[in-house]
Order: sequence, then C-alpha cells, then structure tokens
Amino acid sequence: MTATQPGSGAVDYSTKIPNNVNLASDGRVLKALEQWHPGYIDWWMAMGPEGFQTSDVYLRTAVSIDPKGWAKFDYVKMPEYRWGILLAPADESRRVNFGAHKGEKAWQEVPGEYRAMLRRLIVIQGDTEPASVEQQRHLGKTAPSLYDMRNLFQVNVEEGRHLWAMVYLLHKYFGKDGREEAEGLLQRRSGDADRPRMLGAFNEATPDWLSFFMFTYFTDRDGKMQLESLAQSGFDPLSRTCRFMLTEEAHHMFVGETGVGRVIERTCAAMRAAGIEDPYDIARVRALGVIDLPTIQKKANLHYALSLDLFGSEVSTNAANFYSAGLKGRFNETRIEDDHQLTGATYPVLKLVGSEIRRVEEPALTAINMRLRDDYTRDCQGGVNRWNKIIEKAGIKFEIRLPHVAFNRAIGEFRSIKASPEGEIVSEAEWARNRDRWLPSEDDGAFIADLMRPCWERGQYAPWIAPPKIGIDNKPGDFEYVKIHRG
Ligand code: BYC
Repeated sequence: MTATQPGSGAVDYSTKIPNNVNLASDGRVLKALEQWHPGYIDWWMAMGPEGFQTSDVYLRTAVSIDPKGWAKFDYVKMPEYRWGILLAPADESRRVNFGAHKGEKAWQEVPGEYRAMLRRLIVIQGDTEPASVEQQRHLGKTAPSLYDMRNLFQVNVEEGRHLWAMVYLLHKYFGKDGREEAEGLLQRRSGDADRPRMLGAFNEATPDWLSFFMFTYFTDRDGKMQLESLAQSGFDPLSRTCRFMLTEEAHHMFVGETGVGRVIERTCAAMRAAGIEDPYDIARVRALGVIDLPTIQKKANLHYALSLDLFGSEVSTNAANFYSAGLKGRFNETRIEDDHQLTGATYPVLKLVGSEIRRVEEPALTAINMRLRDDYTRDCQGGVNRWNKIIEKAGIKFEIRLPHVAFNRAIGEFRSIKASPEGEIVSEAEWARNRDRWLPSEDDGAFIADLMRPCWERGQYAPWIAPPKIGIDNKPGDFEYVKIHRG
C-alpha cells in the first residue's frame, strides 16, 4: 500500500506506524513517534497481558476508516499488532458547534489560549487507556474460554491503540511538553503508590472475570460518554480521533454486557436445574459452582459507583470552562435544541442540602458533568434491563438495580456521606454493618477467585458462564480463538 492523503479512507502501511494522517510526509512527527515506539513496546511487554505475548490471537485490526469495512480478522502475536493512527474523515465545512466560539470554522491547530486545558483533557483521556491494560494483565491466566480470552486481548490491544491516538495528538500539536506528557503516559502505573494513574477507577484492581465484565460494561461506557463529548470538540483533530475510537469502543461494551448476561444465564439455568427458587439461598447456589445473583448485584454496585466518580463533580467550573472554550461538548451536542452556549439556562442537579439529597436547579454551564452523568445512567439502564429479562425468563424473582448515585462515592456532592443503594443517608455504624451486603466482601472475592479456573479447550466454557450465542467473526463454536504458545 502507498502513502495516502489525509482524510482518505485507506490506511498507509508503508511506515512503521500504520496511519491515515500522512505521516510519511510529516518527518518531525513520524520521527517523534518512532522514538516513542520502543518505550511503548517495553511497556506492553512489561505491563500487557501476562504470559501470552507469543500466542497467536485471532484479532481484528483496523485497516480503514470506511464504516462498511474498517477491520480485518487474523491471527496475530500481540506485540506484532499494527497499532495505527486513524482519524475519522475530515469534513472541510465543520464548525465549532458550541460555546463562545460557536459558528467559527473548526480549529485545525491548537488555539493558544486553550493549549493547557486541551493538553490536560488529552492526557487524562490517554492515561486511562494503558491503565486498563495494566488492570487486566493477569486475567488471561484464568480465562473461562478461548473465546473470552480473545475478547480480553482484543480489548487490550485496542486500548493500546487508543493510547497511540492520544500520543499522536500530543506529539503533533504540543511540541516539547507534548513529548514529555507522552513519556509520562508510559511511566505511571495503575495502583502504584508513587506514580498512580490519574483517575480513581483506574487504580482499582480487576481481580476476576466478573469484575472485568462489569468494568467493560460500566467503565468502558464512561469512556464512550467522554469520547462522545470530546468528539464534539472544536479542535478538529481531537474530534476526528475520538469518532474513530468510538467505532472500536462498541465491542468493549458488548463484551461487558454479554459477559455479565452469560454469567446470569448460567446461574439461572443451574438454579432451575437444582430446583432452587430463592436467589438468596446463597450457600446452595454457590454449591452448584455458579455465582449467586446477590453477589452479581454487589459487583454491579461497586463498578457503577466507581464509574460515576469518573464524571467529576456534579457542579464543576472546569467542565464549564471546557464547554465555553469549545473543547468538550455535551452528549449528542448537535442534536440538542438550545443556544449551545447555555446563556441563562439551568439544569437540575442532585445535591446534598443539609442532611438531605435534593434536586436543585444550577446554571446548566456548571452542571455539564451532571448532565453527562444522567445520560450515562440512562445508557447503563438498557443493558441492565436486558440482564433482568434473562432472570425473568428463568422464572426467578430477582432484579438487578443500579444503585442510587449517592451510594459509595469518592468524588462530588456525596463523597462525604454514606448512603444505602436505595439512596438513604446512613450513619457510619449502619454503613459498617451493611457494607458486606452492599459491596463485594472478602468472602465473595474468595469464592469467585476459587471459581476462576482456566478453561482453554476449544469450544469449552468454565462451568460458571454460559457460551455466547454467536462466535466472533461468525466463527463456529469450536474455533481456536487463541493458539496458546506455552513457551
Ligand atoms: N479521580 O471539576 P472536577 C475511558 C479531579 S474513561 C481522580 O470535579 P472535572 C476508558 C479533576 O481532575 C474516560 N481525580 O472535575 C474506559 C480535578 O483536578 P484538578 C476518560 C478526579 O475536571 C475504560 C479535580 O478533581 N476520559 O476512556 O470537571 C477503559 C476537580 O475536578 C476525578 C475523560 O475522563 C476522579 N474520578 O471532570 C479504557 C475525559 N474526577 O484540575 C478507557 C477527559 C475529578 O483540580 N477528562 N478529578 O487538578 C475530563 O473531562 C475531566 O477531567 C473529568 C473530571 C470528567 C475526568
């Protein structure tokens, strides 16, 4: 393949770094990225999927930005994955669609006055990508099937590509400090006491596969919402980058939704077969070697609350500044019918007023995070409804519920109080008494850890999870998604 013009659908594979941004004719950036590459590979070898770097994995690689056929599937050793830089097609007529600069032509260069703000947004986004790979690096060893193992690695290599996407922007548009930030992205480590990742949820452990599925359902969905907001950006290269990342992100949430759904399906089937009707008969359900529904609820409580923290404070001047500057918009910004500047507009925000949780009208501009969080909650509810359909179909009386937004929060309005999943404010003592009913306990962790035994025979699945309805890339049930190399 030959070098292509920016904006065209084809990807240039002639350079070490596949791209559709004409890197071949941008010597400065190409060189900077080629210098960054070895450090990235070192990071991938040290912090990427542990124990599977020489295995052949049936992966999809982005080869085009044409929505009708952007990916190809083939066996790849992960360190040889072609991490490319892919931006959605350029639209010459695109404008800044919101904020103080609304109506101006979208920026192709960084506006000087917003340089620091924009760099911060890009660095925070970039930081989450390698963090999630670090959090998930040990999971291959306990994969419940080759299908699931492949999905984990697909998610991991694409998070790696999303890091490349942000690093490209830093190198291309931010000169020396961009290069320093790109180095920093390889230096921080999830959960490290001295050099942690930037946002809370990305320093938490992902101890087992149920957590992985919850993470890809809830936390990757925060990724979707944040990318949707950044895709609205008046800084056009950021917008185009995020639009293409969203194409890949959809699969990550599919892995989460179907993963949790398959765990629920298996539990319900085992309960029915054993004639157990009471979902709270935990000891008997666990004796069947499946995860009881109340424990699944507790995992959902934990991951939903951690993900809500990623939206920042409900009332935030940072968010207002990002918006007014035209750097980060609202979900579906161009489809909203208002002035896109939020002059005089208000938005209802849940706040702690005295010792009560109340809805209070706040200036819509400072309530941008709250609005995005509300959009997120609606988006989360869809999959939860589908999980509940599985339980209902099995004739079991149980419903998975999203906990109240005040539950178990570390950021924002409710960080200083304790609340039940129903949103009742409780005392420290009451919290301590109920904590293990509301959040995964040590015992729950130990039980799940014990279930996490690898199942790597073709077409086989660990007993705590149902097989998927269809294979990846329409492959048959016994397809060898990972050819494990035990070197
Ligand atoms: N943890 O005004 P505030 C993804 C800091 S996930 C720690 O409340 P703001 C993915 C904040 O930085 C999407 N610190 O919030 C998913 C600020 O610090 P400074 C990632 C936090 O700024 C799965 C201070 O508190 N992308 O892609 O309005 C796998 C006060 O901030 C946290 C983005 O997040 C926290 N949770 O909003 C792989 C988009 N929350 O400035 C990938 C870019 C807040 O006082 N980021 N703080 O030092 C943003 O838009 C915003 O920075 C945030 C925070 C929404 C994160």
